[in-house]
Amino acid sequence: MPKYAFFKGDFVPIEEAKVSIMTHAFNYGTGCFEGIRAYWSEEDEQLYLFRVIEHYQRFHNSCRILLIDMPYSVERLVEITTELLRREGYREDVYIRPLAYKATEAIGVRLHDLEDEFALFALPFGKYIAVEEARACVSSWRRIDDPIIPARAKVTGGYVNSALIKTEAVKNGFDEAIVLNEDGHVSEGSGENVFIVRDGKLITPPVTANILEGITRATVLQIAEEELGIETVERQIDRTELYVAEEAFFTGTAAEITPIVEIDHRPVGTGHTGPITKRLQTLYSAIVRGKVERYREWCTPVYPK
Ligand code: PY5
Repeated sequence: MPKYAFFKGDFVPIEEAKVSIMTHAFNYGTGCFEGIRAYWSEEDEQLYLFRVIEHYQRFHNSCRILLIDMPYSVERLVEITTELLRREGYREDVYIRPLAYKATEAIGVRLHDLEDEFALFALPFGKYIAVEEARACVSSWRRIDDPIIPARAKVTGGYVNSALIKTEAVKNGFDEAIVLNEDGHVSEGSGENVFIVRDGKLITPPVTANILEGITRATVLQIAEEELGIETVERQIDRTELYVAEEAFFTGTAAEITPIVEIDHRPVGTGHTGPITKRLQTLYSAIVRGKVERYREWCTPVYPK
């Protein structure tokens, strides 16, 4: 359990960071959030926030879409996060959860004329998808569409869609699901973006496919080209391309890079983690712990040196 939270403008004991059952966001899902990781480097005796600027920029975008007035700049949010982690004194991998939400205690579905609040907590965190190699299904649910609940904004209420997708998959014996858009094309996982490899090229759905514009996705697209010299393509993916792909994997802050070795009971490629996936995993885990000089600016140190 964390010891502290940032709540109503201050650092408070976690037990004091409580909301009322009348809170607007609790009733209607009118909030947005982020998921950020910080990685402990034993070698450097340092905790590194990974791409925290990009996470808080996306947080600002989510707030803009939801008409949430965010009083803190990206720089100030990074400071608050760093301060919280220092107070906790974490010397292990952690997961950071900022929330911005409609805090008014009143009845009435809307976004306007409501008070906004910001809250933050962080806790030790290991793997999100418990297995090394995931078995996935294609969900019977469809992905929320931009004019319904924008997936681009990380809206708390939108995660009911993710929860339906994830629970159906797990109850049917899979580790995770890939969800399709209304038009039948691939969107993403319940809490991850999805990639396939075909003819040695890395393919992922475009930002207009009702995906969250993933920071891990952007990272993988960049490092695949720059470090591994692999061609990357953002385009629509058909369901059956999943069945004939050479490799497939999920990306996400929580999921990191998780190989998908089976989709709808069909082995992906050889049925084991593919070579491109493996190389990306190795590179990614070095980058997030500040071990690759070229990408060092993605890693923000928490403790003073
Ligand atoms: N798609 C969805 C629906 C997501 O929720 C996430 C992140 C991603 C893609 C990947 O985005 P990024 O690479 O920027 O993390 N999901 C959160 C996470 O922390 C919450 C998962 C429960 O990974």
